[in-house]
This record gives sequence, C-alpha cells and structure tokens, in this order.
Amino acid sequence: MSKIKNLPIENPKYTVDYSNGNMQGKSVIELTKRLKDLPEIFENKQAFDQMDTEKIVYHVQAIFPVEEGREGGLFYGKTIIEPGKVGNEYFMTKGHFHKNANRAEFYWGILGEGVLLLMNEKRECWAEKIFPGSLHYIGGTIAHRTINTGNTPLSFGACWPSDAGHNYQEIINNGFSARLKELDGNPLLESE
Ligand code: M6P
Ligand code: ZN
Repeated sequence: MSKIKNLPIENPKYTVDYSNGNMQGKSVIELTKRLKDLPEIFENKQAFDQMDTEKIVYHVQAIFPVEEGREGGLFYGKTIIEPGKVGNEYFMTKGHFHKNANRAEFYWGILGEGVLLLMNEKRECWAEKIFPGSLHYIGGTIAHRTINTGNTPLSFGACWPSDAGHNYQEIINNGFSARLKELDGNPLLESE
C-alpha cells in the first residue's frame, strides 16, 4: 500500500497590484533616478541646469531571483516615470542595449500613456505607443527607452533574462537617433 503525504500549499513569494504594477515580497529592489543621475540624456542643457536636480524622473522596482549575469533565470520589473519635461523633451529612462545582444525582453503598459523608443544597431529608430494593456516584444539587439508623454505617471512592467545585462555606455556616448518632444501639445518624434 502506498503512503500518501500531505504537502503544504504556500503563499507566493511575490504579489503584484495590477492597478499600478507595484510589487511586494522579499527582496524587491527599489531604485530612484533623479535629474542629477541623468545629466547626459536630455538635449536642452540650459533648461536642465535651471531645474531642481533632486527632482525624481523615475522609480524602478525589480525582482532578481538569481544572481545577475547567470544564465537561465528571469528578472521581473516595473518602472514608473513621472510626468515632466526638460525644455520640450519629455521625461524618459536612460535606455540601454543588452550586454548580451542575444537576449530579448517584454514590456507592457500598466498606467498612463507613453512611448517606447526602439533603435537597432544601424541606429535606425522607431516607436510604439504604451498604454494600459499594450504589450511590446523587444528583440535582443534593439536598444529601448521609455518616455512619459502624459500628465500622469506612466507605469510599465518588464521581464528579461538574467544574463541580458545592461549596456548603457553606447547610449551615453551616442544617444538614440530620435528624440520625443512636445510641439503644440502633441508628441513629435524628431529623427537625426
Ligand atoms: C525596465 C527594465 C529594466 C530597466 C528599467 C529602467 O524595468 O528594462 O532592466 O533597468 O526599465 O530603464 P533603464 O535601465 O534604461 O534606465
Ligand atoms: Zn532591457
């Protein structure tokens, strides 16, 4: 006769509030980017210098269940970009290529409205609208930056491989070849 054991059914390690994307659980990492952390990304240096550099541009929450750089794991994150502009350029993330160019990522819109700016290795840019329910597949070799074009916080989720890594240097050195600016109250994508 086989012996039957009762196993416990545990609570999940993490929970997500789908109204805003906020995550809770053990070792959820929090990161805040202020204007002073982003001196290179905005075009209008004069407008930048006149702003309070302590102003928060975006917050990131992330779960790293395995060590960064290890193959086979997944990371999960959420970013909230505050509404705002430097000159007529909207608040945005630093943006990055993946260090391991063979690693893709999903983004999805949760709250607010924005734009996902994408750029390939030939520096060709294109963009997709972000809104609650939008879903974006970002190929491994594609640089990605998110931009808040609304008057309220933009929240989006992300899931990416644990060995993707971030290559920020290329963007710091050469930027994206397109910038999203407000013209007469509407977003306009200006390309080099
Ligand atoms: C998403 C993911 C993260 C990234 C964050 C902010 O949550 O892509 O890996 O760190 O956005 O973007 P960035 O690192 O470009 O500032
Ligand atoms: Zn990424």
